[in-house]
Amino acid sequence: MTGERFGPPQYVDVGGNTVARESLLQIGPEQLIDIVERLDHDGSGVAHIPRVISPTTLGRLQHEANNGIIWRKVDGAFVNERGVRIEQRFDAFALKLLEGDQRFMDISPTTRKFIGDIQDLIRGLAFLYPSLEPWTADEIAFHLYHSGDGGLSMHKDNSRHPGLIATLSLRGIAKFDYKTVDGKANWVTTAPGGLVLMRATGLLGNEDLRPEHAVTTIYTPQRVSMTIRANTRPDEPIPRAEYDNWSKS
Ligand SMILES: O=C(O)CCC(=O)C(=O)O
Repeated sequence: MTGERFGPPQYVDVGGNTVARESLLQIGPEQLIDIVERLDHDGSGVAHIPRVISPTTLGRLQHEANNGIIWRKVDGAFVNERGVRIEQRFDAFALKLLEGDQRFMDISPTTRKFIGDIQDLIRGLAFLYPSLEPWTADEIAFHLYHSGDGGLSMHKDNSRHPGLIATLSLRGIAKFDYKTVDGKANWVTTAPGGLVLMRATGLLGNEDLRPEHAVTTIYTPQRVSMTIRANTRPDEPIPRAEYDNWSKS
């Protein structure tokens, strides 16, 4: 690519829509094809796009995370509704975006813009996946993993998070393990500025094709990720999920 910026303006040409504003996301046509192939029925359900933002944007997001996050320990194990034992050991900071105290967002303009651009990207995919048309970012969750701590074991995300789940790596390098729907193990190596888009509930109709995934191998002393999700029942607390700005959780 010739220094040209790619993002929703180029991207929506594919669907014939017009998106007026500049995006922080740099996604070229080849990457877009790769995303679509991975998310479709025959695909793994996990699309990894390295270097999706510029080093400047990454630096700003890192700075805002460093400045505004107050980490909370998540440490324990439980058996979920599907009878799967989940083990988790990391630090977290999670916010509802449409309710609760928005002080972090008020002092984090680049994070706010990035969330809007992710929402545009996902809604823009509605010409292929109509269920994404109303996709609205409802929460942001930061995770800080420490090497050797165990991280987050194999799980599916909650079924009330629809469409797609987006995770940006902010700091450190880790292995993102996942299983395809037919049970095959696979992985991608995530590094700062890389985005994982993961199939979530209802993307391809009503089928449950959510990939199981885990973050247990951290190659650097620490790794920080930022995950953005929509929610089909935004007013109800999610069992065992905590938000740091919402008293209902
Ligand atoms: O930190 C990540 O890369 C993914 C986090 C994750 O799997 C989750 O929150 O369910």
